[in-house]
Amino acid sequence: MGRNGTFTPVDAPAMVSPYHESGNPPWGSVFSADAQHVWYCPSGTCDLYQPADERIRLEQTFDLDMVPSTATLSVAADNTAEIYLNGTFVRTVGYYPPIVGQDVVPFLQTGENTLEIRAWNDPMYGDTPAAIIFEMKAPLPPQSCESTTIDVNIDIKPDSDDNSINPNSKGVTPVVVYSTDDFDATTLDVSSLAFGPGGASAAHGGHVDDVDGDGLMDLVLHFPTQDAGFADGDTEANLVGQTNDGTDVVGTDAIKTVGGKGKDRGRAR
Ligand SMILES: [Ca+2]
Ligand SMILES: [Ca+2]
Ligand SMILES: [Ca+2]
Repeated sequence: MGRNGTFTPVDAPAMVSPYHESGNPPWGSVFSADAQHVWYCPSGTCDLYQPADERIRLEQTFDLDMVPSTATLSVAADNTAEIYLNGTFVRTVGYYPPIVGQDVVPFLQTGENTLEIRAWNDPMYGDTPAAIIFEMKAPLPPQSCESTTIDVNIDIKPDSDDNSINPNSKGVTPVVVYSTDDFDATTLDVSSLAFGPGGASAAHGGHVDDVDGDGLMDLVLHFPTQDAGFADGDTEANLVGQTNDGTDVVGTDAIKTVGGKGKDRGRAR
């Protein structure tokens, strides 16, 4: 068939169903049961048999919020067709064999997309059955019910800028969790909090104070330094845990280890 032939534009092609080519593989095994056969039918009703050498152009638009990670197109044509997506030629298809699961991700775009099929009824045997059947499949976007983790703003040793920590100290390390317009630090479940690679638990239930003076109450915690499990040379520390309603939180601040003893230097981490 000719890409240069004259095609009839069609806004709303009529259905030709039921019609299933029984070749190998049979169309009925390739497409979903509700996929319809279509052809250009200006009268609104279609006979399966169409004029020899008829050329038609079918067009369908659809919107995408995002380009899916996978998208496949299956098409069969009696007798042949050329497939275009957004003006780009994808491939040619005949009724035997159909295109099955053609990857069309590279042809898709965010916003409006246009699928165009230029089909041709082979005149070799006169007026013969003519139909297109096509089906595009893409996964639904991820559901938003997946749990999210809130990044919280923490300050290890609020009185110190370099946050120097002696991993072997028998004391406690203070950590402030700041409240923001979007996050209330006083909603944290203190018992869930774990500080440092050793996952130290808070030494007490924490207390509430507006440490940075922004009018929002912050949470002040103290963690037994040895339990935090720092090694010489560690440069940052995490605080992880949950809010009272079970939302995961994580906060990170820089640290600088000091006063390391020889026996700990260079140990595998
Ligand atoms: Ca035909
Ligand atoms: Ca600090
Ligand atoms: Ca504050």
